[in-house]
Amino acid sequence: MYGLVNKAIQDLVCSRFGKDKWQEIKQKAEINVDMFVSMEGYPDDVTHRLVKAASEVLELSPQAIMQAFGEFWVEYTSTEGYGEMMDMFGDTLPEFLENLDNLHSRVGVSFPKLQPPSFETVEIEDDSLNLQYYSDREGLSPMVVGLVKGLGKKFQTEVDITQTQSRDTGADCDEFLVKYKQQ
Ligand code: 1DX
Repeated sequence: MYGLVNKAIQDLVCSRFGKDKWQEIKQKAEINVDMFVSMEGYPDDVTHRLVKAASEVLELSPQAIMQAFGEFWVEYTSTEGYGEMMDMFGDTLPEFLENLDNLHSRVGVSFPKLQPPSFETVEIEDDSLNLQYYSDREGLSPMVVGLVKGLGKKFQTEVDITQTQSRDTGADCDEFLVKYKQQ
């Protein structure tokens, strides 16, 4: 994944737990680079090692870390140069979710090594939708829960998200029920 992802993990850890914990995590993950370069591609394994090491050092489950990361990613990208772009892809939570594939196409024009996930939304009622998540990567569904919660904050919308289907148990995609209420 692009370095921006690893940098976001670094910023999240440093802001909540301090630089010493980050050094400890990096060491445990056997990562010897001084700094991640946002626009450079890194093997997914680097990200996975960081999550695993963070889980051990911070005594939090990998799922909790991925969810916190997802939530953080929305505000992080908004303040790290992608805020205007994010604003172009929706004024409400459901609109933004519908546009995620378009957003990733846009990012992919500038960054061809992007391996974007794909999201499909199906409206259920005025205040709920079904979100299908397809990714080449495995094990990231807790991150999606965090991402949607982060979008709830961005759009000042109360959200309740539960996973209704999982690739772990043989389904062809991960699926979530998203209930929301605009404030
Ligand atoms: F609900 O499932 C809200 O590297 C959401 O595979 C979900 O393949 C917002 F400059 C610049 C760059 C860089 C901008 F090249 C990424 F570095 C992308 C900014 C998306 C904002 C996907 C990151 C693929 C890297 C899912 C988890 C991974 C999607 C991460 C969240 C808006 C983003 O993001 C998976 C890669 C951006 C950029 C957004 C993602 C890769 C998302 C969301 N994804 C790189």
